[in-house]
Amino acid sequence: MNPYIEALRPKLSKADYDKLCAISIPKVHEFIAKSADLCNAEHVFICSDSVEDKDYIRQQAIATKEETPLNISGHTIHYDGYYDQGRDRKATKYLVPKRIFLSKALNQIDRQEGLAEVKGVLRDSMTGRTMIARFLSLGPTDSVFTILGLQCTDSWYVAHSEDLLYRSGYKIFSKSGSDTQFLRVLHSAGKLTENMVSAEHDKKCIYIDYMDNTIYSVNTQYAGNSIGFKKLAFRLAIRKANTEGWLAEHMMLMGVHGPNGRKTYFAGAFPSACGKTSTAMLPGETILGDDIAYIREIDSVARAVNVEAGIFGIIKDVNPIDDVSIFKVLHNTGEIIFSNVLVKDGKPYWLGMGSELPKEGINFSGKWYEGKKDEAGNEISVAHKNARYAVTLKALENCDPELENPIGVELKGIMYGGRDIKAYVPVQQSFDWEHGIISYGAALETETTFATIGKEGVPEINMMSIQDFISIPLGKNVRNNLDFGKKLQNPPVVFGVNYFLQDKQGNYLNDPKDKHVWIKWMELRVHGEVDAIKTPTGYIPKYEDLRKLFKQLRDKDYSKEDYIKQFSIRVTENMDKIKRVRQFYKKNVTYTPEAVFWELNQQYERLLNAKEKYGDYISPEEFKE
Ligand code: SPV
Ligand code: MN
Repeated sequence: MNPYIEALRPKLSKADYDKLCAISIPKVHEFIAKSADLCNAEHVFICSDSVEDKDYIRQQAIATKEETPLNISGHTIHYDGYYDQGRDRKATKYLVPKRIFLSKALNQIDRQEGLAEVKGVLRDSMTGRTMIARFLSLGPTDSVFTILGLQCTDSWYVAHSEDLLYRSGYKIFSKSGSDTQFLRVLHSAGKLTENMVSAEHDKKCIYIDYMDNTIYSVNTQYAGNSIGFKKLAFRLAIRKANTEGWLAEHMMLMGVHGPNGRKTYFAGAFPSACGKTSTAMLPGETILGDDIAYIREIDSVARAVNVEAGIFGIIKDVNPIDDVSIFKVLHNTGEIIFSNVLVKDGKPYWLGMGSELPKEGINFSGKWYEGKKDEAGNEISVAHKNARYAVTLKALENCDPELENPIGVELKGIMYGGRDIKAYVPVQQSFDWEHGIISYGAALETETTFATIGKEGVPEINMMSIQDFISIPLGKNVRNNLDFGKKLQNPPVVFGVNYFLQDKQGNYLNDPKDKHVWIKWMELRVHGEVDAIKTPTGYIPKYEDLRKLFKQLRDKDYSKEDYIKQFSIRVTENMDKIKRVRQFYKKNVTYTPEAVFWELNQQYERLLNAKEKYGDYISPEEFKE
């Protein structure tokens, strides 16, 4: 007799009991039983991924009012609490054993103290509620990339979202051996208000116990904090990848379509709300993923998969002109969960949707009317900037056909981009893997955005756009990236992109749509079909090539003047950037590979030499020889 299943028995229906017994991994039984006991769940629902079980989850999300149906069939709206509108850095902490120190850049708490605290908050949090157990597969199923996950949650919205965003895993769990490894997440929305949002945001805890591959999340509903397989299990995966010598990255994946039907796969790392999803969705290209990728060396080639199977995308400035394909999806019938937009008469409204917005309705603050203020006297916007939609990737007509390929796709290019208003040119190619990983990846600078709770526009270094998610000394993560390239016969070409460069007056120098030109240029560079100009920070495009691409793609006459403004090397800004990055690594990072300082110093020297020769603001023409 299995004591954990027996302990659970009073909380299980006969069908759920049978579903649980079909899994022969004792750690699964133990985790579910201990979670149900700690949280005092009244019932436990085991989701077997059958059509009936998935329907039941959908229905319950509506019956409990965590979601409300909208006019279009399959569409629902979910709200998160007013103070729960993004990933919460302050409340997210690594549980670290005594005498271990991760990094000054990371939030950590003593493991024993943290466990006691979070378990205290979780105790009895599901009284009178059902706990749902969901089994998922991160990455395609039955593949070398697959990582299994189990989430227990009392939120039907969370369980429903997981259906749209991840691959089902019950079948794999039920045929796996007793010692199968998997990641665990325990989430409770905690006390709910009458609007069905977490009430006690001041008692929010999101704790990562990497010693036990377990995440605890409580008093939050925002998907980035509650859906364990978004950024929470990602943290555990990064740790695993670092131990095993592969890469878990905050990267989109896309197929870029070149001349003569050629398709070339690129990955792109961008911090949240810096253009990652919109790049992956460019019209005419195919989207394989928009948020998290695993990359492995297979036969000396870098191959990548999308960890997820859906999109949890920002719904701001999504309009029928710039975002044709997703705008269409958002208006078609089919399953979509909108969150934190305004709803009026069953129709969702968001910021920048290209039409007039109502003056009243229901939004993330409850009943809303124009001019409504919050407790602090701040005016509440009609929809939240970080409002989102969740949809399966397969709903997009340009979903890449390789999504389920168990060995992934061959990566030919990797790009790193942040919100850098001052220094980096819009696109450049690194001299080699090491230069790219360090100068564009490890040195990635950006500004905070609305995707995390807190002040926007604060400049920071966000290593490879995964700094928040690393639970090992940061220097070791750079080392793992550098070593990964050495295993590859032809490492992917590394590019740096910057969609946010501004002139001195604070005007953006590019239209958001220009990114398509940069992408096509990178594709041509990967195949050696266009030349480039060597500058101190990397290879940049030649004017003639961009002019052609602007004409072809955007029917735009790209002027030399614009080119010079965008691609001039700003020496002082670049040198200042290097100083900040060096300082950051010296102050906050341990185990930094020597190569980091070497590459940064080399770049500094190149800039200094160029400054002596050409001055502070160097037109690309000067480097053209
Ligand atoms: C991001 O903020 O990077 C996201 C959304 O992809 S989430 O991590 O789920 O908050
Ligand atoms: Mn993300």
